[in-house]
Amino acid sequence: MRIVVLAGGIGGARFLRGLLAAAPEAEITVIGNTGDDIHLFGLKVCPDLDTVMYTLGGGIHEEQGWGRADETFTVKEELAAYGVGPEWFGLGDRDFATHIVRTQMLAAGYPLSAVTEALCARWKPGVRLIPMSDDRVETHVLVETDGERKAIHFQEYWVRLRAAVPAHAVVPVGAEAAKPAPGVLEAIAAADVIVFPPSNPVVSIGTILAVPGVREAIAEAGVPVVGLSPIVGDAPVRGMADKVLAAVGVESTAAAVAAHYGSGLLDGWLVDTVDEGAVPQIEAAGIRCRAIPLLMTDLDATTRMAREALALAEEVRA
Ligand code: FO1
Repeated sequence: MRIVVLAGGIGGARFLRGLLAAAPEAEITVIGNTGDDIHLFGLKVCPDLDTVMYTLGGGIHEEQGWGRADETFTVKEELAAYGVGPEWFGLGDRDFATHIVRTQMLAAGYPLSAVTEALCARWKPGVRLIPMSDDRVETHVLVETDGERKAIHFQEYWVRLRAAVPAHAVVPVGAEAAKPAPGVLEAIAAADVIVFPPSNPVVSIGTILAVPGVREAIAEAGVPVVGLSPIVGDAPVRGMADKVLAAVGVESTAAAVAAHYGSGLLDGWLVDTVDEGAVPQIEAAGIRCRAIPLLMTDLDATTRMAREALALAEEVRA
């Protein structure tokens, strides 16, 4: 079975662990969000690609869900000693090596997709990880601070400001001119099932869908598209998805996110048991819906969620 997963950061990566356990024979292609990418200290950092690679490759810092385990921050301290910032983005010494190799390969002319493949040759994530595009796309957020509105990089909004100020707009800069990376459209066309994991529907999955051709390819793939709600009981399980949902005018509910993707794209939607009451309205919108436990507390939980998603896909296919 060929499964395509559109993944962002922590939620997507954790779900993928369960999917690999639930479908060990499957050929899984992950289309990774690159809108979170940031250029720092002359290096290109790809947080969502690295989170998938490290999580499935066994190098992730478990509690954080990002960055490497057993990290040290000597380089960061030395940069700070030179007064070279930003200090608010925690890049560790081991992580720097990934960004140095990536930036070196990009400078040598390799596209991001080839670089990602090379980095994954070390980490062996057990999935094929393809960036959504080889072209530069960076999510910027329109915020209002000290009475003035300005667009800041997503990472500054997310990490430095902790999403503590209202987001008035979220813009994947460059998306309209970006092309799907080699292999993205082919993987979607060859998929037996397409999954939207509990990643951020705006800045992760939304950004991937903003790359021209991707949304259409998924809608026309003619195979079940099944998603899992990142919102449980009107609040995001982790992160601050509700802040960016508000920016695009979407309520923080499991039903609103399903409607946001739309029945033209989504065939099935898993909500948590606390949102059981939303099942009828979601089904009325033409999206098959089931309520199951959606908290990714451990591998057993995520494996069960993945099994349920695949089962819902078969129910939809029938
Ligand atoms: N998130 C934080 O909350 N604080 C950090 O200092 C931080 C550093 C960081 C470094 C590398 C990396 O790949 C991710 C990092 N993240 C950090 C997480 C990052 O903001 C998120 O993973 C995504 O961009 C949102 O999913």
